[in-house]
Amino acid sequence: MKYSKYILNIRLFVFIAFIVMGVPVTFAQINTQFNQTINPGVLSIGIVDSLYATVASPSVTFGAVNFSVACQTTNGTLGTSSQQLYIQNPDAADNGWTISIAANSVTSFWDGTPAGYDFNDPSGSGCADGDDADSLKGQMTVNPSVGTLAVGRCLSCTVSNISLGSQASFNEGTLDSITLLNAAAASNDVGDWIFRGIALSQTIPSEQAVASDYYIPMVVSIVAN
Ligand SMILES: [Ca+2]
Ligand SMILES: [Ca+2]
Ligand SMILES: [Ca+2]
Ligand SMILES: [Ca+2]
Repeated sequence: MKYSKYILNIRLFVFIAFIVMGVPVTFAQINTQFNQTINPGVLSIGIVDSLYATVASPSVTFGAVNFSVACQTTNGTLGTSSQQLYIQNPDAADNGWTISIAANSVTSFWDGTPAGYDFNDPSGSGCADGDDADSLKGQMTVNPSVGTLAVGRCLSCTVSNISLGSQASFNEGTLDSITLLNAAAASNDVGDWIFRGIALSQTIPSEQAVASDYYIPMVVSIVAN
């Protein structure tokens, strides 16, 4: 009898333990999902320093020359270590892109005191005035083919399928924009690049007045192909 009571107590203990352990414990809960979209960025061209910081007022200074009774040439460089052309294609132009340079206007000229000179007149090899509306002499030549194209900060992009433009001279109404780079469709959809060393030259007409303030505003632009 004592033994049976002992067994009964064990069964009672197990039963109570089962009830206690078997009671479902309910937590309040809600399921959620985090989502993220990464949109393509904007195709862009800029001028940055060696640390990729935007240069506030980029400029090119052509070599100074002495006054001359003869027509002469001065040279400059677009894209230097401190003012690099910086191209970014953040999946914005899968079919490639084109970078070109032009003056603000086809009627622009090297303005200065007391008189300016032309940038897009091929007459007399850039030393005479032709039939354009102005009466100024002078012509600018751009040679991107001698430039250096390199990968920027991207880890996997290459310079493959990006072509350097050919040497060309501005000719008012005929060649108002000169191609610097052309990226074919096979170029990387995602990448950034640095372009330096574009050779510039400008004829300066004979007897062009002594002055230190000659300037011409230029525009470098990029468009998706
Ligand atoms: Ca592409
Ligand atoms: Ca002109
Ligand atoms: Ca003219
Ligand atoms: Ca002219």
